[in-house]
Amino acid sequence: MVHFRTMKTPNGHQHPITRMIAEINSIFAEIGFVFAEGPEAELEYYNFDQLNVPKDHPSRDMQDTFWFKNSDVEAPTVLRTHTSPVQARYMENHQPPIRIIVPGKVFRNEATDATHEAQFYQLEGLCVDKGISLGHLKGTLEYFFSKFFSGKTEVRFRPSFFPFTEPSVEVDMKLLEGEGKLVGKWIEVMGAGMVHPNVLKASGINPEEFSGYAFGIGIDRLAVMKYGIEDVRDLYTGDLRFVNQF
Ligand code: 2NL
Repeated sequence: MVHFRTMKTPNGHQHPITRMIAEINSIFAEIGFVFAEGPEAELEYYNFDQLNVPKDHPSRDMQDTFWFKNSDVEAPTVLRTHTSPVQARYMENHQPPIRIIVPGKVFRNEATDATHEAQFYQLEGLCVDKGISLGHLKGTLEYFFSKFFSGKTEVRFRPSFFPFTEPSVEVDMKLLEGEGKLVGKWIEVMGAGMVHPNVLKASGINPEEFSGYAFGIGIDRLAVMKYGIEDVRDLYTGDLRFVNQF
């Protein structure tokens, strides 16, 4: 006879994305960042207007953004396309010094393939204080990548454009030591920049007195880099044969 009460239930474990978010939070916590979160259904105002995204910007199109039916909501509302509205709300409610790390689910109305999902996880960081410069961003990212990939790293910036930052940069990273495919190669990892004065002003922070940097990275992208995952969609199917490898 089988003694059910003595049978062992297999232990569960955290999903790789959940684990990465916890790990990233604790790396940034060591240098004074706090965790923040906010709603996935977000007002157009916080998702776009307060972030200096022009009214006619293509990212506001139906093809790129999931909009709620106007008849169902009190004010124009979207599924957030980035986690930036969390930082926008945070700045409204806190004066500098601000150091926050904001992981969360974001949504894009687009076709899916091996490197794109309509729902994915993003992680943004924001630091606002007196005298903050791109140098602080570079040092912070070098520290973060070195911890996250367990080895010395180098970071370089290339010019880019985002409506919410000026100047804006693409960030490349090079892992200088260790083993694996990442070592010794420049890899494009994220977008970043200095918070646009219009964004500070719209959030109630005086751009004459304070400056800040912000960055945004796809968490799936980090998982692909760290674990060599080939199809990002595997992260979200819930297939235990995949998930149990982590
Ligand atoms: C990317 C680029 C970025 C930000 C996100 C940000 C947020 C506020 C103010 C200014 Cl409240 N900037 N976020 C800035 C630059 C780039 O993300 O490619 N993400 C995947």
